[in-house]
Amino acid sequence: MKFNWISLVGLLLLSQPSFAIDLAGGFIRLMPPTSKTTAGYGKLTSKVDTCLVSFSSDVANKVELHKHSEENGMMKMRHVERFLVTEQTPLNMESGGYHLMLIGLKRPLKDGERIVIQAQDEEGQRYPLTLTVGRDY
Ligand SMILES: [Cu+2]
Repeated sequence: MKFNWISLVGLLLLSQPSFAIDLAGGFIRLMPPTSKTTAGYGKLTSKVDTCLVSFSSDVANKVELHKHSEENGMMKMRHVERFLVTEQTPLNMESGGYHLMLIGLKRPLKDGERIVIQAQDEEGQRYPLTLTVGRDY
């Protein structure tokens, strides 16, 4: 079999994600195997202004950016439709604040497993984020 190495390299370069976005400490909370939802955390930074509008993963039916907030003394979660990540405003996802909600898990996640979540900006550019499943944040 003969490969066309030039076009193969070209294809690899084209499919390379932009490295403008970085997720540090990407973590998914390990839940009991019966649980159909869990949450992901980490600090997402970007060197260029990037407006994130959606998230997805092979392991869940839906992934949404949520924010915990206190309303009338009650903790509530709301779906954040878009988040503009800039050099000055990272997306800080931690317990009690922003988080990635994995809804409708297709299978139980394993301790130590690495999960890829695709973030997508408003121009359709996708950024793969790697998060590790674990017990504690
Ligand atoms: Cu949530």
